[in-house]
Amino acid sequence: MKSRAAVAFEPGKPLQIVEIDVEPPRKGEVLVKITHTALCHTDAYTLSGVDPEGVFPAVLGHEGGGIVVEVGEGVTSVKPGDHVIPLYTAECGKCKFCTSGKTNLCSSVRETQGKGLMPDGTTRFSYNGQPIYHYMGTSTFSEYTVVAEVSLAKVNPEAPLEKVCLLGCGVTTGIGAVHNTAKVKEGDTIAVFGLGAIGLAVIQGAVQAKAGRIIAIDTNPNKFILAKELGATDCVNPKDHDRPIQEVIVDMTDGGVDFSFECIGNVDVMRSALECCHKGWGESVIIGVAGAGQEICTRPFQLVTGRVWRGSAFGGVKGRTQLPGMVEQAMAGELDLDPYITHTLPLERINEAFDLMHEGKSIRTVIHY
Ligand code: NAD
Ligand code: AHE
Ligand code: ZN
Repeated sequence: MKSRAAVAFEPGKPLQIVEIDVEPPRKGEVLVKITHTALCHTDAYTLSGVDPEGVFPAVLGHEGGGIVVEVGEGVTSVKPGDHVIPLYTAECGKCKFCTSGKTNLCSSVRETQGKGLMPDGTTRFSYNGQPIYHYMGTSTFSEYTVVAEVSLAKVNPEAPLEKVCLLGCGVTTGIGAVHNTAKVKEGDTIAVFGLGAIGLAVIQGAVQAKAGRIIAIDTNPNKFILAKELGATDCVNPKDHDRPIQEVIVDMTDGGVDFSFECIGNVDVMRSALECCHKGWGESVIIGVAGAGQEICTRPFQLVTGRVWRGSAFGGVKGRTQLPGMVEQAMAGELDLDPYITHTLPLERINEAFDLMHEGKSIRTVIHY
């Protein structure tokens, strides 16, 4: 079938809106009509060319929502008409990771997913007879996409897909990192570096956890307005200080924070985030994604003296098990998605959405088809 799609033909170049060919779903696969997708900074990261798994040409996009059109052989958990959120972190329920009870990092389709391919090692997308690669197992920048059954969370059909698509990545990641990775408790002091959707969702999660002080850090002061509305107690701009930001935060907090979250993808800030943690127990969670060749460093003494460095993917959330419940929370008004949606645009204007992100003007732009 034909599908309108925004294709990344080359790294560093704008996406091109073209009509691609989409093959029917094969065994264990599902054809989904994407109704809405947002952009996440990770899409921009891969488009920039620094993602070691970035393959081109590809259909990017991983924060979407849609409706099942057709299922392949053997698919039992969804049927045409079901409303779904594609998952870049699959959940097969059977692999070593899924059964460990220790992680959400399912291995069932991860290897082929990282090569831009479906689990059988082929692609369902083409343009003028040339293959187009998939992305993160989701490729939500195409009106019709094919994903593995294990990469779909079936959600309440009453849920507004133009909003709950945000649960496909950003909001779930930030909130999940607070509850599942850090396990923030009442009264804890936290620092959040980077106030995009991920950092703001960390603030929302910290409020849910009844954190005490929530220190929000960004070099763009325009981000402080929403951060405060969502519950930040202090806002700090590193540019207002002539000494390392970790020193500023340690002084503000009588020795450091209980938890910090890096939501930027900057390895220097990752160091600051670790070093602003309290001696003896402070934990820093890396959420931001840094490009090929980038490495983190600190003095080992920082760890010897009790600080902990950990990371979080999709907020530690098991998508098929837990995402439907988060959608219900959003529908019940317990999880407010509205503040994140600063812009909406049609697919044809998706490159403007990337510009808004790079200019620091948007939190999330929702694209409609
Ligand atoms: P975003 O671009 O919307 O937000 C980043 C924020 O960081 C901006 O407000 C920007 O002003 C701020 N910033 C930039 N440099 C800074 C600095 N030196 N000091 C302080 N603030 C600075 O991005 P986003 O969509 O919120 O994503 C944030 C990061 O999280 C990205 O690296 C993205 O790839 C990553 N991410 C990871 C996961 C995961 O599962 N681990 C999921 C989603 C996104
Ligand atoms: N291909 C990238 C992977 C970057 C990365 O860490 N991705 C996050 C999700 S970002 C969503 O916006 C993730 O889930 N990681 C775990 C995984 O299995 O990919 C690179 O840098 O290599
Ligand atoms: Zn994302």
